[in-house]
Amino acid sequence: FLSQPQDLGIVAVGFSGGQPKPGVDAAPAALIESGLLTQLRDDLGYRLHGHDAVHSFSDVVPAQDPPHRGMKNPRAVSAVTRRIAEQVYRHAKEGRLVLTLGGDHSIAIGTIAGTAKATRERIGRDIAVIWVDAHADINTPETSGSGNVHGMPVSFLTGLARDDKEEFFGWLTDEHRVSVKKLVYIGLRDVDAGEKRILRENGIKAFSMFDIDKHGIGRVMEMALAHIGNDTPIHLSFDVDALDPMWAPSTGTPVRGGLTLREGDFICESVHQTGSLVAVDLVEVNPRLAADTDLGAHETVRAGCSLVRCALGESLL
Ligand code: B3U
Ligand code: MN
Ligand code: MN
Repeated sequence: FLSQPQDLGIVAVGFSGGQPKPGVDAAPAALIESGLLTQLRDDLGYRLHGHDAVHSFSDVVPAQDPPHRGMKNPRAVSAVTRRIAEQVYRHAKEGRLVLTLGGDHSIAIGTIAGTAKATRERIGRDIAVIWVDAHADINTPETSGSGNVHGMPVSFLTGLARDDKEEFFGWLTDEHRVSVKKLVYIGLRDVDAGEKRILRENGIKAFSMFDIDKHGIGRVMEMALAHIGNDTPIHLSFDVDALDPMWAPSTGTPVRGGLTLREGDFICESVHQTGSLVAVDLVEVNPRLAADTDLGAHETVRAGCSLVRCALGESLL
């Protein structure tokens, strides 16, 4: 689907407003400092675009941002994700593969909106989304117990949550949205009761850790890709907390019983192998957390780099 498969648009976003813990904003710099972009250029042969800046979009973050429908920092998250959508859109419209380094998972409102719109305009196709995460991130403002928008991106992207006002994600239109039928989850193990109901009522395809233990990751990827259908453009949104805390301790909400790094890499390799990948997000790396174990942050950053390289074809022979 890419007109220039060797061209890679980079969107590095140091944004943490979708959740309460500072530090996720430092992830893009940590990933880049550890050599990720150099590896993508020199070892994997990508031509990079937009890699010279880490965006904070602080110019669109308001000083006062009281809750709306229970959402915390709603204006900031809405405005920042809108800017991210524009950037991702511009890369994707050129036919570039787009890599976004977050940031918390609220940024996926922008990345997926941008990919969905550009892919429709460029090749007239709807994208599918593979959401790899311990969490479903499909709360509506009303079902959310925390008010953290990083637990809501999928509900806004599928239209299950909507708001009329532009400053509260009202800028999202049908061209930005994805169908619940084209969404697949992998790695779930911490899903709120309200979210389980949403998944059930909408018939959303989800492979939990139980399914991975039962079938093995190889079979789960076959089933996930079969659900999406051959030859469908894929946006991979990878939350590092899908990995077990053994591999990725430096993240805001670690949950035991997760993927091994090898299983995470395998997911990324399998998606790469389809040849249908149009965008990748890596989110929720927080170098400030578990940093006391000292190996902690380093280990998580390394795991994140490995996932990205696998998604971009490192292990292809
Ligand atoms: N489902 C909970 C917790 C959560 C979601 N995403 C993360 N944590 N990382 C919520 O806040 O919506
Ligand atoms: Mn997430
Ligand atoms: Mn998560």
